[in-house]
Amino acid sequence: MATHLSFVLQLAIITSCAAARESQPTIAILRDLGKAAGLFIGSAAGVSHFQNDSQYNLTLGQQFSLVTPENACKWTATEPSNGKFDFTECDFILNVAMTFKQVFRGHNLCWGVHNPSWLQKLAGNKTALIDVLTRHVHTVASRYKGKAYAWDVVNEAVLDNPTSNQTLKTNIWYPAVSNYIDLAFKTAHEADPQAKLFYNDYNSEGLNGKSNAIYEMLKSMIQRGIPVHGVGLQSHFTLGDDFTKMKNPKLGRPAPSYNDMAANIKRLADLGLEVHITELDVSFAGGTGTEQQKLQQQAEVYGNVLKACLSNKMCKNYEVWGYIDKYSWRKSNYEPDLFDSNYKPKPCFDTVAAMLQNKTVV
Ligand code: 9MR
Repeated sequence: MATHLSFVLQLAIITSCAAARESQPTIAILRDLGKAAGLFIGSAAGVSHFQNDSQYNLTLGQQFSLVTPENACKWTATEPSNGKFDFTECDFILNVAMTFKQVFRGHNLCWGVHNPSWLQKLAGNKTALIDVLTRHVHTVASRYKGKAYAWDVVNEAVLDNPTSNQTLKTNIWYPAVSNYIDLAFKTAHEADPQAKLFYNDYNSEGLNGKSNAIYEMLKSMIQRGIPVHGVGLQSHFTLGDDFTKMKNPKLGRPAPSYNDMAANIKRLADLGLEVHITELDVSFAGGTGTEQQKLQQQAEVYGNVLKACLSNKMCKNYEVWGYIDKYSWRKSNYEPDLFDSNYKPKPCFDTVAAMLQNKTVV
């Protein structure tokens, strides 16, 4: 498997380099514009797309300065059975990043869902859960020591509607291991002291009950000396303002206002935390009007998020969760990404490029 993947990658890169020589880019290069504005421009990347689509590789290398493995470093890929680690796919994305001189952003070390079945079977078994959590975080973070700029250490732990009695989601880790978040961060820091350690979540980009709870949780972690260095604002948005759609994450959530997002970024930055936009996409699901109007509304959301990130120098990464509609985790007919399914840059791409072009470092 490893040999196969490495061969496929080499082949794809050779093809890309040849293609790059033949076709001079006529579009803006976001990674260069981002660099001038003091910002990484990131994208999630999926291993399988490299195998059948050399254009995928070419555009990823050309446009982005940071890469996150969409699924390749999750527990399902790296520890598919108890104690048996497999880094084939995670290494593949690291190699992509190194080849294209991109920053590698690890995702993720601990999540309450989408875990392998052997792990789910340990639910409620406190001693076993502590053992496997510590071993997994230590083993994975150690393997990428010195190579990962950052890790999403804990993903999506906070309730969508936290109450004064309960902030954290009930999942395999909680409440069995009540301090699992602290434990994951401490273990990751011991394994890779240089990596910036992030808490990453959705529906917490603006000001609301969930983002308040996350703010308080991070503040408390910092006060207690837990090594947390950053916060990821996922930013899976949809057009429109129908909050009933919040029930279905595939549809995304309406974006917060620029003011709310900038204010949330500021309060997190004031805690000393680096802020990353980690998983931006803007679905057409809640949109109304013509295709042209939806493309325009979508561009405005992409622009507002970028403007909010540029408003604070602690916001250092503007990252999309996949860059091309046809490979989106959302339905591709929701057209959530920067490029259409034929690799044509969309109005949201042009807005991002233009805004970066007009920006100097904050
Ligand atoms: O895009 C990812 C999809 O391919 C996976 O099936 C899914 C489960 O592992 O995870 C998706 O990525 C999620 C990310 O890891 C965390 N935030 C929400 C993302 C979209 O669901």
